[in-house]
Amino acid sequence: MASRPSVPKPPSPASEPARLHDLTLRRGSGGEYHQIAEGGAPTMTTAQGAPVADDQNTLKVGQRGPLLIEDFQFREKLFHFDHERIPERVVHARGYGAHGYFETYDSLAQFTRANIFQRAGEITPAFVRFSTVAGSKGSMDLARDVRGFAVKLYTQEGNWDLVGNNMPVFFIQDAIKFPDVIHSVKPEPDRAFPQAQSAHDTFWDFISLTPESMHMVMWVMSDRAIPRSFRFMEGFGVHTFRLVNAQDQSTFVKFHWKPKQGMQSVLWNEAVKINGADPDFHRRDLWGAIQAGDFPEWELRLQLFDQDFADGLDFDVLDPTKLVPEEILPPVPVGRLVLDRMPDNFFAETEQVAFMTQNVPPGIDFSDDPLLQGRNFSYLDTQLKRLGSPNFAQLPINAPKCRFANFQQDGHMAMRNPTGRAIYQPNSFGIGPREDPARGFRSYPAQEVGPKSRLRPESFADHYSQARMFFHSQTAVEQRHIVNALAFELGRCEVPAIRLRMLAHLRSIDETLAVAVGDALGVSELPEAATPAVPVRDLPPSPALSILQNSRGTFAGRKLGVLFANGFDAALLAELNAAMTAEGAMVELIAPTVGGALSADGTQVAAHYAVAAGASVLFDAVCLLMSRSGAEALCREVAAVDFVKDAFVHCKFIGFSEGAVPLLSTAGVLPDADEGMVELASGSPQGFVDSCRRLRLWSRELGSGA
Ligand code: HDD
Repeated sequence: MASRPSVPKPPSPASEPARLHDLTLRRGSGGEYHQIAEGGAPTMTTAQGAPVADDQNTLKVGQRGPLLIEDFQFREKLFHFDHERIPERVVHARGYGAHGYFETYDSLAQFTRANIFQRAGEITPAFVRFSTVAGSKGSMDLARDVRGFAVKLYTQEGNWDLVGNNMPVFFIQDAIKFPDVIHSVKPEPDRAFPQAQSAHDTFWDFISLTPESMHMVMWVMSDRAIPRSFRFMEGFGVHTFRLVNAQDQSTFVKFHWKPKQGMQSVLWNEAVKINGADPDFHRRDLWGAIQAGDFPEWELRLQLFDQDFADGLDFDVLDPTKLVPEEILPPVPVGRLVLDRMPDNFFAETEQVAFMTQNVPPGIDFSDDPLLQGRNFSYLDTQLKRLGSPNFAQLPINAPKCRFANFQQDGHMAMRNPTGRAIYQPNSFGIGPREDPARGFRSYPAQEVGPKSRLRPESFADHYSQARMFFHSQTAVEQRHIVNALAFELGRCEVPAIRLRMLAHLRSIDETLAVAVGDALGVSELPEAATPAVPVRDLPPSPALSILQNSRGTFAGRKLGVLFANGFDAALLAELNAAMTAEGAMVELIAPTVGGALSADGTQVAAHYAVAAGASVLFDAVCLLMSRSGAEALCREVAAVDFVKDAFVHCKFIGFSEGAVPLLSTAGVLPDADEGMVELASGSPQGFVDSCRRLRLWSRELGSGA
């Protein structure tokens, strides 16, 4: 009898690569096997594993066709391509994520039995996705918008998603209004524009008819809505949540993320230009910082309070349009979040990550905030639509990193089904996981009574006092930015009645604000102030709400742009570079061409950008290093003149060598205009670095009226 041909055995994961014809199987980083051609590169295969000989030409009759339907290789490739897109998120479509970890400072066992907070030094893996709300996936980063700040913590007792924003309050008090506020801000349905903008009639129509949104609108019109970087923004859980300890005692909690790098925003005029110069500005910034090993970090701080404290406040802690001022209840630091790794693949991780407010581990629980309760329905629902299968939790980015077991089975793309005969409980086969009343999630047994009703609580009625408090907590510079933003946005509304309705609300927030916006809109007579449901109170300002009053006085994590041209001082450039590196800042070089320029001592230095691609809006401060003749050549380049003009108008610190004066003059900037203009010579850069720590010279803006 003829012996059966021997079948090559698949290698065990630990074994040496096995020979298979002229291909070799090697184990990939994810445990998968790649066929390795003799040359070393993996052999291309179909999705079924068949090696591909020709990926350049379809299978045809003769040389000129027609194509053959038996070309499974072509059909598989096109089939997969045709189905590459999944629905983008209905909100927060544009986002960018990174991996990292959370480190617990001390045990919080007194307040919560959440496993993540039991031990000092505990490290919990984390994934964070930052986003804008209104724009589509391909929209620009510097839209005026709320930023999402969604954190997934893979704790040892299940995933905890803290799905927050960079603002501590929200537009609406009840989740049933969410589709309305989003429909109003998204492109208008008949004309399909504007993209990623709130500056249009439908948004302001809705807002002006929704007084509860006034506090949030003040935040969105402030510089918080145009952050310089994801790394320089705060994050907030927004709602009041509960911590629950082992004795089932509850403490209310509000979550705050404080950036170690400090807060920073850009000017509106800058944001508009950044969107043109680099629509991926925020993405590139996070990518660049993490790749450079400058890992962004936030401290988690908690505002902890009990029912008595809540009862003593003049607003309801269940109302998501209100915040608890930090001056009344200082947040306590409990840990830090560090982002130190970019995803290997954007789609697999950032796009497929599914955040859900209802993902809470034992020890963390919900309050009755009606917005939070509504969110707890919406997030699960949306994942099914977006990711297409109830098995989305099995995707590696969504799967818990702790042991998990249940009887859920089948469905599209099931990769992890329960094993054994009985997949139900109770069963008498002794198969499968069982409940654990001691360890398992127990809802806090809050007493709930009352008739069913569709009512807004009276305790939610004050819509203006905290909006007023927010405005009064800002510096004069920040207040002017709010006025400018409101004037810009309302100025883009075509329906005058909408502008007037908003001005009526602004009068109820602050009369000087309403007058300033009215003037900027050219409104000769302000409308009657809106009538508040309850009297507006004059609350003490909360300095914690201002970006500028909380500066960390550092240039670390920021970027200096050096525009250099022929005849520059190479020693000075090296000194600047060293001083900035010591500060923890980055330096990027801009020259007439990417080829760079020739220094006075004859060294050719290459640039990162040609001047047309390296606008000064991409940098936090700038330097101009060149000889007079180098400067005179640049005076003929619009981009070089704009570089200087913009840096000046945007209140940036400008260091310059004496030779750059002709370029300054062409840009209309006096070398001794103010203290933000720093003449540099070899041996002096530290003084310039010290100035840059102020980030912007705001007095210049006051002077120019920009
Ligand atoms: Fe939401 C996404 C934050 C109210 C319904 N939301 C989403 C994301 C963030 C927030 C950061 C993006 C998550 C990611 O990166 O994948 N949302 C908030 C905050 C809110 C809020 C801080 C108020 C305090 N959201 C809110 C309400 C509803 C939703 C009231 C519905 C009732 N949100 C959604 C959603 C999204 C979402 C439709 C779209 C994509 C997703 O969930 O995964 O379900």
